[in-house]
Amino acid sequence: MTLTLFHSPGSCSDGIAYLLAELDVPHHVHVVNLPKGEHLQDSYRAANPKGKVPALRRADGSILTEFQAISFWLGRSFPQAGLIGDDLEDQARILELMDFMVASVHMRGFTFMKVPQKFIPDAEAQKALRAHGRAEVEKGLRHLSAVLGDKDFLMGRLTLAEAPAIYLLRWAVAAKVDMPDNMHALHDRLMARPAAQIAFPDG
Ligand SMILES: N[C@@H](CCC(=O)N[C@@H](CS)C(=O)NCC(=O)O)C(=O)O
Repeated sequence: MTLTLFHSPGSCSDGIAYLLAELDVPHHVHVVNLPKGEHLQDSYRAANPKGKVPALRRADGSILTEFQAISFWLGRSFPQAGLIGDDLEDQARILELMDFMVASVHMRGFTFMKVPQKFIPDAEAQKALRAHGRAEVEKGLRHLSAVLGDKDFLMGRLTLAEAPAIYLLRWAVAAKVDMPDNMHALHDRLMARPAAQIAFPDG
């Protein structure tokens, strides 16, 4: 059995779709239509009771969830691409960056910006939550900008850290989030990679 990515294009599973392309790993894609609520249906929850994407079905049929865990497993399973490496300090720094991007910039920033109605029914409160989310995203991107500096990639070389970076930067550009020039440059550098063209054929 080959790998299957449970994926909703435009969501954070874009980062895993990009990573699989970067690693050049043969896999199937099972599209889960989030706007239509397919992630909440029994057929999907039988595979992933969390009802979220991304999820990865491995060769033994088991399902792995959570962005960082999937990325780590892929990076270690396909080491020839050198996206995680063997050095403990390096691995810890890569995980540190990934956790910041997923747990803080995505979950505490973009989530409030994109779906404030999930948290609060009042329209004025939603507006305030959306603004709070945008400010958190901008703060997070300023931190990542300082980490990036004048390097080409967050760790100096391409690593797993670019997997969450690419989906966050695509969201940031689409939402016209204010971000430093080096983050725009990272977005453009990643989007120019052949793997991005495979993962995002529509741009
Ligand atoms: N902690 C999870 C979060 C995944 C997540 O929130 N995915 C979103 C798409 S970007 C989702 O499936 N949302 C559907 C929902 O929450 O109902 C991870 O790191 O993979």
